[in-house]
Order: sequence, then C-alpha cells, then structure tokens
Amino acid sequence: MAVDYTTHDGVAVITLNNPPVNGLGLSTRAGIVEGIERAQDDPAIKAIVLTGAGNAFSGGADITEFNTPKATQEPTLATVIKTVESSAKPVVAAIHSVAMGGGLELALGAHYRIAAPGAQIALPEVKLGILPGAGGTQRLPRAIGLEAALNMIVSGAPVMSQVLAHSGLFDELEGELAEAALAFARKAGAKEGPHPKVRERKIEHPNAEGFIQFARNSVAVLAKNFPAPLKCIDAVEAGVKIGFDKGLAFERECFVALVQTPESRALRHAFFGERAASKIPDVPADTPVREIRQVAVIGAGTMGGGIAMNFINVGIPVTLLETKQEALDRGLATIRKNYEASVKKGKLKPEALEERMALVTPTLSYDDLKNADLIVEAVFEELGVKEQVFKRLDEVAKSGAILASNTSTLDVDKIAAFTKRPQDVVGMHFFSPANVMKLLEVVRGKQTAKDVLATVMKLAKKIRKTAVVSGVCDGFIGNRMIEQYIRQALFMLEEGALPAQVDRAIEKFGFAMGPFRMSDLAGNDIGWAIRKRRYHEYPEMHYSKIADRLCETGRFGQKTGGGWYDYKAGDRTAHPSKVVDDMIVAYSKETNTERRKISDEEIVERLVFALVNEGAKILEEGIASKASDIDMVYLTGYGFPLYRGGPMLYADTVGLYNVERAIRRYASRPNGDAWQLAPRIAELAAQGRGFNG
Ligand code: T1G
Repeated sequence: MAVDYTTHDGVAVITLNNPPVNGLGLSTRAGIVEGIERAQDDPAIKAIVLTGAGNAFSGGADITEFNTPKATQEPTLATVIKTVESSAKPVVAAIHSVAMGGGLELALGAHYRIAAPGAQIALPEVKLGILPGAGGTQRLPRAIGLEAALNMIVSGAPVMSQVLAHSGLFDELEGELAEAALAFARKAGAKEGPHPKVRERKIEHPNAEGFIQFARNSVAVLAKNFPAPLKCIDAVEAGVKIGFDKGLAFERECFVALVQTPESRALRHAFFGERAASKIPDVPADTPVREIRQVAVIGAGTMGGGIAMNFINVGIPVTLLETKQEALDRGLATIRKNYEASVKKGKLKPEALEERMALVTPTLSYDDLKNADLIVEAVFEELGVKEQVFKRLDEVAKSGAILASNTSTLDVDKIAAFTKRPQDVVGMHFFSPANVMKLLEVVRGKQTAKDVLATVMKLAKKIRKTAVVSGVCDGFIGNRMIEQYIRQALFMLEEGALPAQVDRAIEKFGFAMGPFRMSDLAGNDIGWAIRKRRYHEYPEMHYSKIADRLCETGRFGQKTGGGWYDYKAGDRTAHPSKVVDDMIVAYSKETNTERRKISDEEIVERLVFALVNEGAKILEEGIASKASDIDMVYLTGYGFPLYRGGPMLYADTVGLYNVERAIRRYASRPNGDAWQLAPRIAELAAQGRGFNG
C-alpha cells in the first residue's frame, strides 16, 4: 500500500509513500481512506496527521492514470477528501516541499494545515488543460479569498508557502514540521468537535461578480486556443453564485469535459514528453556523469555569444575564444547588451550583470582552453573549418574534456574522426537565439560515450534547456523535417499558392510563423546555401527552384529590405510583394505548371504531414528514439502549436489512417515524387494505432 500508518501517543500519522511525488494513484487513495477509518475505530487515537514521505506532500493526482479506469475507480479523490473532511477526529495536513493539484485539494479537505517554509503550493491543473477536479475551485477561494484563489487557479503558478503564511490557508508555518504537526494535532484532539471545515467558510468579496467578469475578459485573450482557463473561472464563479455543493458538481462536469479535450491530451503529452526526453533507452539513469566546472566556447558570434550566456547564467565560468580581437570585443559587447536589455526589462538585477560578465574570460589563445571540462565550438558551418578546430582541440583539451560541436547539419561522426578521442565528441545543436530558445539537440555520434551523453543531458537541465537526443543524419531531427515542410511550401507556390496565403493558413493552424515570414526573418540566403549543398549531394531530389529565383535577385528577407515580402525601413511588418507574386506566376508558366486554387486545408495537410512523414522515417531509422522526442523538438524549437501537442501527436489525433490516405493522394499528384510514404505510418495505420501508443 502506498501509504504508511503509525501512531504516536494518541496521534495517528498517515504518510503518503508513493515515489517520486506521492501521486494520488488508486492505491494511495485507498490507503488514505483505510488510514482515516482505522483511526476512527481506535479509541486511543484522538487526532490524525496526514503527510508525505520523500520530496513531496503530494504532486497531485497521478496523471498517468488519466483516461484509464483507475482514474474514476473508487475511492476517487473526491471520496478521499470527503472522508478526511467528515472525520470526527481532527485531521492536520503537514505540508512540505510540494502540495500541488490534488495534493493541495487533499490538504484543503483537512481541518487544519501546517506548512514548512519553502513548500511549492499550486493548483497547476490548468497547465495540463484541465481544472482542479477535487474541490479546488470551491475550497481555495474559501481558504484564501476569491482574488488570490482565482490567480492561482487560472495561472497554475506555484506560490511558496511562506508567501501564503497569512492567507488563511495555513494554521501554522513551522520549520520543524513533524513535531509541530504532532503538537498541533494533540491540542486539536483535546478540543471538542466539530472541527473547522474549509467548505463552511464564506467567500468574502465586495464585488465578486465584477471581479470575475474582469478576470474573464482578461483571460479570454490569452486563452485563445485553450478552453481550460475560462472553465476555471466558470467553476469558481459557480461556487460564488450557487453555493458549495452545486459548485462542486459543476466543477466535476467541467473537469470531465476538459480531460477529454485534444488540448488537454496535448498538454499532458508535452508534460511527460519533456521528462521522457531526458531518458536515453540504452544509457542507464545512474550512469556516472563528468563534473562540468569550466566551459569554453569557440566563436564569439551570435551563436557563440548566446551559448556562452547559457552557462554564465547559471554561474559556470566560460572562456570565450575568437581568432581576432575585434570579433572577441564585438562578442563581449553583444553579451553585455543582451544583459543590459534584461536589466532594463527588470528581468535581471544590475549587480547580477557585472557578476555574469565577470564569469567570461575572453582569449585569442587555444592554450587557455586546457582546463575546460566542456568545449563547445560555434564556428563557421563548414567541415574544413571544423576540422581545423577539432584537430587543435585534440592537442590542447585536457583528457576527459567533452568536445561539443554546435553544428546544425554537418556529420558529427566526421567531426569526431578529426580527433583521437571520438568518444568525447558530441553535437550540442543550440537554436538561435541560443540564450533564449529552449531546444537543444544533443547529437550522438557512433562513438559518443554514454557518460558524455548522460553529462550533457544533466547539464542541459541545469541550463534550462529541453534536450533531445538525435542520431547523426543530415539535419538531425528538426532541420531534416523542416526541409520537407519547406519543400512542400515551395511546390505549392509553383502550383498556385502565394506566400501570404501559405503563411496565413499555417499560422491559423497555430504555428507561430509561416515558412515565408520565417525565411525572411532568418535570411533567405541561409536556405539558399543549404539547398545548393543538397542539390550537389542529392542530385536525384526534386526541388522547386523558385526560392533560388528569389535569392538570385538579392531578396534575402528583412535584412535586405525585401524577401518573399516587402518591408519598410525599421519595420518588420511583412507586406505582400507584387514583384514577388508576379515572379511566382511567371515561374509557374516557365515550368508549364497550370496554377490552380489551393485550399488552406491542403496547405496545412501538406506542410504538417510532410513533417509527420519525415518524422516517421526518423523513428524507423532510430535517429529519434521516441515520437514524443520529435514532438518536443517541434514544440520547443519550431513554433509548433502547444495545444496540438507536436506533429506526431497531431497525426495521432487526426488518425494515421487519414494521414496515410492524404499522403497517398498527394503522391499521385504533380510533384508527388516528394511523397515517399514512410512504412511506419502504413504499419501503424493497419494496426489501428498511433505513434504514441
Ligand atoms: N502524476 C504522475 N507523475 C508525476 C506527477 C503526477 N502528478 N508529477 C510528477 N510526476 C513524475 C514525473 O513525470 C517524473 O517522472 C517524476 O514524477 C519527477 O517529476 C484532481 C486531476 C511535482 C513540481 O500538475 O509539477 O491533481 O520522469 O521531474 O522537478 O485536481 O513534477 O521521474 O519517471 O517534474 O522535482 C496536478 C505536476 C495533477 C504537478 C516535481 N499536479 N508535477 O518537480 O520532478 S492533476 C501537477 C510537477 C490533478 C486534481 C487534478 C513536478 C513537481 P520520471 P519532475 P521535479
């Protein structure tokens, strides 16, 4: 049973013991009910303490049980809380570390609550696309007031227990929690019942209706694609308007409706996907890691500077190497400017700026890298340049140093072969801007040692990156897939669409930015260089040359005042360009392509299914070990809409049977040679399965 029961001079202590976070799974719920009933029947017991073992009071309902029979099997959490609340003997919740979601709702069912300082208190359900489903929307407003409760429920953000010390939530805030809880329980046990119930408190507010309406208006804009935040407000409002019991029933209805939504499935998928990404199937969780005390970054350009910032942000000193002083000075100035911008926005204390700048040691000499535990190169994306750098590193880096390349497309095995220590070489592909984007592709070479991988994955967590392991292939996971996405976008221009329509359609689907606005921002010349390399390396691959036509006119995007769109000086607004649209129409004529009306639905299908199809091949080849890794790459690195959960989960939502039919349809049309259906899709579709089970 995931619950321990002990007695201490007339006090029964019920301890949740379901690592890692005392999730309120079925066995835990049953254990609590049994403990409460056992205490009722024991005349020697005068009071009860409810607490959690390990690192949490409770992290809430066991999310892994959602949409399974266990989730609604009695005793449900509502039953557990009702049992606690109706106990004749006083129940004291002793809260430490984490009381979240159902964990906080359980504590709210107790008669008294004692918390240790530093505990994270939250109702984060909204971040999973649901709402507190065990009375949180009814009890929290009664415990801490309407406004504070609504803020916590709609944001889902944790509040430290000491901040809530005088909120009405806790009866005591005590460092020595166990002792304090026992002492408090003894005192409570000596008192005549009935003991206080949160549900009997009143929700006091001078203008509850007005405040709730204000909250609804301000949330509506932010919650555009997520139904949960507004439902949170509806449930709290119900408790104010129609009383506790009816409010509880309404909350339940809202919960049941939300837990079935695709948005909630997507958010739960992302929650577990983020955690699953750090697990590498053949690298044991207890693989010893190397100590990373000092980092060196080679190249102080946009990428190198941003990469360096990740480490100094968490207090790891960085030696920054450049070949020329002016490049080094420019790099340092950019880092300082970035921090100054953060100070101006109030995101960084002024004194922290100098502390961080003091952690950067600029140098022009490779010899200064000899003590680094990790060296990340971010030099020009050309194999010859990488060769020079890694041969030099092989000479100066200390034994056991990890040598990482920030390459975005080159072969990490070839780079490793430039050294006598290929086992220490790994790819760390940061996404620009490197100090902002969460995604980090960790590229595993054939000889990359397991402890190197384990070290980099742990370090990634420390620098707050979502790290996803990729095997070696052209473009790894993200860029290899985006290649097919762009290919379809270009074909569709040739076949009848225009840039603004393609961007509008995919942005309506939820992408942060369509392919053409994105390309104008990144620089069309970057894609041009990659295409030229690919034309050379894959002469059999059929591409539309329309983007080359654009680049030949020097229209590289925002940086040249015009690309797929026109731009006014100093303004990033993309204006459809008649010149470009005419060029596209002319190009269709040149290639004898009869232009036709392309629907937004076809645009979305061809762009997204191009990602899905390539993602399926990446899974087949073992480049990515799980579909959720691919989804994490797209959610954190490519602006894929979170409420759709990533390309692979979206494909599951559509149904692989339908994805397969669409791909076969496009394969039979002009430019259909680009659609080589991934066998994995057909296999899973035939079995009625999805990528995510
Ligand atoms: N259910 C199942 N597993 C959970 C879990 C949960 N609620 N919370 C964490 N885990 C797993 C997680 O997957 C990971 O597993 C391990 O625990 C450590 O997590 C009725 C219905 C609690 C602050 O949303 O915010 O209650 O990878 O790496 O950094 O209204 O976990 O080790 O196999 O995050 O120390 C509401 C979600 C549920 C809290 C700890 N509760 N969890 O952070 O560890 S819905 C939440 C967190 C609900 C009720 C509703 C964090 C944490 P593995 P971790 P951490």
